[in-house]
Amino acid sequence: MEFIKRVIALVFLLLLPALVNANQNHEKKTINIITNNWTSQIVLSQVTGEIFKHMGYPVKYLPSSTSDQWGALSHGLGDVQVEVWEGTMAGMFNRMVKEGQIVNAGPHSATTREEWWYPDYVEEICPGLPDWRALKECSSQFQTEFSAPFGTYFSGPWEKPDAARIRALVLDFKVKILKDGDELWRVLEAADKIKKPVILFNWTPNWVESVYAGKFVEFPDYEPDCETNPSWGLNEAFTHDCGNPKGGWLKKAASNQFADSNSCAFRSLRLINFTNRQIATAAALVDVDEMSYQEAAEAWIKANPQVLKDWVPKDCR
Ligand code: TMO
Repeated sequence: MEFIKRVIALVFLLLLPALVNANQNHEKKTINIITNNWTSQIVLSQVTGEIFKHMGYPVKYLPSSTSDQWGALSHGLGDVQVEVWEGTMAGMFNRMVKEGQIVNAGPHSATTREEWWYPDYVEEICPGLPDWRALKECSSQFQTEFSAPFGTYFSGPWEKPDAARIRALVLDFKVKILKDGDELWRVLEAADKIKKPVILFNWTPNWVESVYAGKFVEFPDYEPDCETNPSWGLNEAFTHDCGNPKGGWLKKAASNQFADSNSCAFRSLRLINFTNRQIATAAALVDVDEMSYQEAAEAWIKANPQVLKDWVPKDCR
């Protein structure tokens, strides 16, 4: 009897690694990480990819605009988006989570702001800034061929209701939408070189703050009602008579199938948590130090090796 027990125990012990392995291999489907069109998001995506690879997952990157990413996630073409910003994406994100089309994989500890921004020398040309009312007096200073006689506000492809805000606050500006972050920074660099008045979309955390002194415009404080209730705020006839949220959140999104797997990768995604400083540094590796995204991700992990432990669940190491 004792002998048979021992044989059974031995057979079990011999099979155990195979059983565990089978289970893990079964989990390790390719993970599709959505990349957008500004630097920190792409570097953070690659850092996340490196962490998944570290656990043995094949990883692919799926470039997508922020507007197309919701369809990609809800149809399971993309599994993960690591930088969902409150200021530009809260509306869609909250709706999709509520409808059960995507999963909220939790917040980063970073707080964010996305807003009209100018380099400090502009305050001499437009006194009264950062108060938005100053822009009523000096919009013509920001004039370009594109907008004359109005001022130009340079923005990116991230679906901000800027035209609605300009209308509601009665500002003499036209919105020029550029293709990506890089185009915005070219406009900033060219203006800064000759100290020409410029006002553009910017955000924090970002590398820009480590290179250029500047400020966000202070519009009336954001409240959700501002975007839905015309009678809220200064302009009784129109919505959007306010700025974007300050101290906004930054979250991670996952597809339902990725979340349902409850795999090591999904649990790792929930642990992944960047601070403002970590995000700004990640972006600066590319936009200041001129590394490729991949090089930046590798350098970032080298400088922050603890994430390979902290952001990998204990039973997945
Ligand atoms: C989403 N973004 C950081 C570009 O505002």
